Amino acid sequence: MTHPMMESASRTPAKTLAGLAATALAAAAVVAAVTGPASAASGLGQLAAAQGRYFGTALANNHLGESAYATVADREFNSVTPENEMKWDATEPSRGSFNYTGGDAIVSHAQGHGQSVRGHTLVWHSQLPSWVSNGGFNAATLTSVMQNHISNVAGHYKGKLYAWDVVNEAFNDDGTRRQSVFQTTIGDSYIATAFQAARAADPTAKLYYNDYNIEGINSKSTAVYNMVKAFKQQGVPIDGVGLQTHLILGQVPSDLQANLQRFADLGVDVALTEVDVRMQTPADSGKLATQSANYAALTKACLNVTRCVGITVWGVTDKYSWVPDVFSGYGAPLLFDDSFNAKPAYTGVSGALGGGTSSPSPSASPTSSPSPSASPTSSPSPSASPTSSPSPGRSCSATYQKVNEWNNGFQAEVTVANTGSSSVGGWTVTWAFPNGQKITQLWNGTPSQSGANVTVRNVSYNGTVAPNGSTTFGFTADWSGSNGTPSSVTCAAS
Ligand code: 9MR
Repeated sequence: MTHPMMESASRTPAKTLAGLAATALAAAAVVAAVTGPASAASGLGQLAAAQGRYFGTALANNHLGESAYATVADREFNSVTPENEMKWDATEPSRGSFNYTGGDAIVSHAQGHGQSVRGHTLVWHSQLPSWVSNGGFNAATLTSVMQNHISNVAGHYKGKLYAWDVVNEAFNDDGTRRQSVFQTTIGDSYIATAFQAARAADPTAKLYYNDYNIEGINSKSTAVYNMVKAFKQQGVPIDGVGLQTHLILGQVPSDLQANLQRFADLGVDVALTEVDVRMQTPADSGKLATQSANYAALTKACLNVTRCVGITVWGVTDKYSWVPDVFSGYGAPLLFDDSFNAKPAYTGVSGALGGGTSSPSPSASPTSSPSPSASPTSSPSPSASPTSSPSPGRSCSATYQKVNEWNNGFQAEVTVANTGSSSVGGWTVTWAFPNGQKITQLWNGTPSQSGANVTVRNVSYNGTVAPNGSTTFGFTADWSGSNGTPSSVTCAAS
């Protein structure tokens, strides 16, 4: 079987790191950690949390029993993506027969180690059982097969995942649609249908379109951009775009940051979802230094874009990377070598995240504490307390909803709605926590907290809210004892 990544003949040509630096915009990290770094993971996850982001890894259930693998995974990362366990061939190997064993093990491991989970992936042409790809279904039946798959799988994990890669790799490099069974049977509309089904099945997971070779500005990324733009105009529920970022040594696109920003400007989050930087093996010190610089550059590109919410590397260790199996003569693409030692690329990432440039000791033990948006143990609990601001002409309401809760942490979302007839140019939401809760991270807003009192102002891109329109911000917070909902959440419009 041809591997999807093998089908990519053209790649963005090598660009210099100087070029990347020259196009870099000033850092604008308005996603702030209010009380300092989240009390989360150690290592890269903790450094990322201090920047209001996550740093994750693909996790493979079959390696979790290897203690060095689990130690590094749990010490370094505060987000995980199941490498294969939630794909269609694993979750619905025959029609209507669902298996969540591998996916559940990953979620349970993540919950136990304060890691949030990106679900991957609901609709993809690969790792698709032949009963779907060769089923001979007509458009109506295949649509219902797809909706049923999404409804069951996303429904099973409802409230437990930070995000879902709803549709994966639906475009060719020239920007045309890949001729998957979904495309040839249902047509262009299958992607929007999949997103609608995912939203219905799990209203709190962020819904992503995910693809490779869309890191730079090119025909493929522009086709995805145009689709996302149309979805936003049509009200199709999309929250993010995942750029897989399977790169070749020395080929970080110089316009990565600009590309991330143009997607973000459409009103979606962006994330680097499957990062690796492969080189011809054997590795040597020169290649490892270039790889370190490449990792630092892509990390900085993400940090420089406010809506770039996090980075996931596609594996814990070079030892188990998919790369050598698919690209003959290539390998060593990750942050840890075959013996689980941190490579120069690790210090590249850690330095870019604002940490030191020292490597972790191989024997350092993992920590386990809640991380942002991770490990929910209860289902979403709506607890709205809308109120209106009396500002003349312009008014807004704020609705507070707890969406996840775990050990001593929780995640909430606040919807700010324009309740007036004029456009709102900015908003300020305030409340008092009843039980000493403390915000650890907040996104899509600028927070401050003094004792119980919280004030959140809009950020540059979401201050304007049209009449009847709304926007949301989210946060994670610590709690202990009890976790009551604020009795009053007020919104002032300007
Ligand atoms: O890393 C995954 C590998 O173990 C599987 O054999 C392979 C099957 O296609 O999928 C790999 O992960 C892919 C991911 O799901 C989607 N983007 C490309 C990744 C690398 O092939």
